[in-house]
Amino acid sequence: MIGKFAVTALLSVMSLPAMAAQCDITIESNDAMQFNMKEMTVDKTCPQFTVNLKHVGKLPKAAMGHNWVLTKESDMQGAATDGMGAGLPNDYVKPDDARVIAHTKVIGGGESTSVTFDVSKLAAGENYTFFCSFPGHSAIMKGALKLSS
Ligand SMILES: [Cu+2]
Repeated sequence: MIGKFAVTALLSVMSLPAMAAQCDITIESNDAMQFNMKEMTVDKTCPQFTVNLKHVGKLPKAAMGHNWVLTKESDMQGAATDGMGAGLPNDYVKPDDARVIAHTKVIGGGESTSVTFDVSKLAAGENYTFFCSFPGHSAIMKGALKLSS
């Protein structure tokens, strides 16, 4: 974990153009209603970006389910509210919600899932928010996502 972080930090400092960009990230969620990171950066040279979501807890998804939803920061509240109404069968995301750029399904303890989206959907300078849309979770389970400049 520390080793991987150190290498990532080193690479971003060195900014070697010949190095392939990291086009995926793994984020963990737990039974304490937390993600293990508050921000992530998507490398603009990636054609696509994959988010791997792990639930390292033990609780079932009906009680402590988590997903990973990406919207513009300004769209987050509306998408979260509508997602709540959509319910678990819809993974707490309103079907065809145009504000939702990408989202995973809801998973429970011990499960993992992933979502891949086109980086062309992100604009430089825009503020994006990733969050869990399980009812009541987005107040704590959220973070900032940016496109690298
Ligand atoms: Cu959650």
